[in-house]
Amino acid sequence: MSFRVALIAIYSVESAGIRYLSAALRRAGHDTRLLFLRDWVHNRLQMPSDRDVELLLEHLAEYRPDLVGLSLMSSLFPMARELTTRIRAALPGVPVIWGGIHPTSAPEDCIEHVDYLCLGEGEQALVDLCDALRDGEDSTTIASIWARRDGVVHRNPVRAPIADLDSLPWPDLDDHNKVYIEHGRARREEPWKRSAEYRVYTSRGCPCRCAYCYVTILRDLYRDHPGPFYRVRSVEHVLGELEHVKRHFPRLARVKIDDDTSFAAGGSWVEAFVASYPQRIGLPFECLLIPPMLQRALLAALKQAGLVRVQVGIESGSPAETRHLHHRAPGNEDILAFAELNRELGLDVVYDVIIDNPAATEEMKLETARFLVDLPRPYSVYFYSLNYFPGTALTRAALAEGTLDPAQVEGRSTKAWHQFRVSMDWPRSDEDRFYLAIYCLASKSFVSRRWLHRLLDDRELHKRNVEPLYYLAWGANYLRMTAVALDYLRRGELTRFKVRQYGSLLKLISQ
Ligand code: B12
Ligand code: SF4
Repeated sequence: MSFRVALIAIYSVESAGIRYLSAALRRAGHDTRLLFLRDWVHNRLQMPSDRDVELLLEHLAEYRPDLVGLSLMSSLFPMARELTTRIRAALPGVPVIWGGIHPTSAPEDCIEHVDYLCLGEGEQALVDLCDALRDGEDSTTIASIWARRDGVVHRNPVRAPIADLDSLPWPDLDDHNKVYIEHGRARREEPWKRSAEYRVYTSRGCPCRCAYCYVTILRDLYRDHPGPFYRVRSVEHVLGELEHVKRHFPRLARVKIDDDTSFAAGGSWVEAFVASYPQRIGLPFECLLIPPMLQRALLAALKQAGLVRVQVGIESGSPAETRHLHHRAPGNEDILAFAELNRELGLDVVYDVIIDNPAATEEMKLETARFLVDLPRPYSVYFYSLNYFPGTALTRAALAEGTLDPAQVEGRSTKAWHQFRVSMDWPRSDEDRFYLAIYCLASKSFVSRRWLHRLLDDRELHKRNVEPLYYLAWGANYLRMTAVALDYLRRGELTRFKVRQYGSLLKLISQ
């Protein structure tokens, strides 16, 4: 009989991580069951209901796994601990492994709760662990796996990142081995296939080194391995996956290339992609780009192939803050040049901006405000709240300087549960609410720029009585969100998930 592995994702039906793992395990002859405990809708995460957890345990008991794996980000650490306690009680003797970005970033905090941890990419490591457990061999010496046995922790070195990404099977999207649990119901089906959008990853790693980002942790993790950190799949491998997805997702209308930095392979990769994508896939797609990549030839070719929307990381309009957060040169000039180019190309553009940086001075906030007010419209903004994730260069530096309390590091703190994408009801100082209001209004075409500059000139006055302006900005967000929802409806992409995401006005995410 084959070795049975249950893989659990909390608050995400996408979870490419466990889908890649499942595909690798199945190819190696193991059996998998993927359990999705609720979906991510918005910033208000809370422990799933007792009924949902009971359903998870019932399905686990019915499957009788030989190993249970859980994938987690830092914010889910408290939830993962509680679930693991309940899984252990329900399935005595069944080993539990955690993997994902939190165990990779804070392994010492995690290992006491589990039998095994996986650091970094998990495909081959998990296959090796399952082979060893199935064959009764030593499971404490596997590269990338930490093992806790009889009170001793075996901290094995990490293996090299996977050099040939084409060697990996596509993520597992089959129906027969999935369970989706939500609101007291468990469905035996692939939950993701009801989506109108599919996220695909054409690469792993990122060429940049932004200080606040998890990429700094992975670079550190793999520093002893000489191979490249940034790796790309072949165009053929990517398009093959998308053709497979098109066959399985009846409502598929859009592709999101969700690489940290899409198309960083440049040149011949992009040429091969744009030559085949329209015929073989032919769906509108979007991607994430960083300022140095906003070049005319690249964007024009991608637009020709179906690119409709780009998400661009500005993070801050202040060169000094950009250097602090990113450890890279500010990209304001590239952004402005891109905005001009975009007048011609007509792509939808959404800029990412990070707020709530405790090290930001008022001058930095003012620079960001003026930059956003002057940016050519139309554009949208996603606001993110700065969170200190464990192990990033920014977190390590702030801890070393003594400007950050260890209790504020995510995992111990759960701020990112509530405030990753920014919501307007999060408590902020009058000064921060004033600038957030200006940032929100800056992108709204019906708001006069001259008036916004005047508000900035008279900022001392408006900061003292910020409520009217703040509620105006909040109201403007409702209008924008309504327009976004109508747009989804018009394009036939307003799925049940999107309705829940946009329908919950109180949990509104500002744009
Ligand atoms: C897509 C995505 C989402 C999606 C899907 C989430 C998911 N579970 O996959 C959605 C929109 C739901 C989402 C939500 C959130 N996200 Co998000 N997300 C991403 C993103 C862009 C890609 C994730 C991905 O699929 N990568 C590709 C796969 C192949 O890699 P992987 O997941 O790391 O998996 C590999 C290994 O980690 C390992 N592994 C993973 N799980 C397991 C389990 C076991 C048992 C084993 C052995 C190995 C293993 O093996 C896998 C294959 O090699 C990442 C950034 C990134 N590029 O990773 C951010 C990222 C993971 N998200 C982040 C955050 C903060 C969030 C939110 C908290 C934000 C919020 N408040 O709304 C929520 C949390 C929701 C949740 N479920 O935890 C942060 C996490 C930082 C941290 N230290 O925790 C990241 C790193 C973004 C960033 N730059 O900071 N996210
Ligand atoms: S470009 Fe994005 S993914 Fe890459 S290091 Fe910077 S924040 Fe992280």
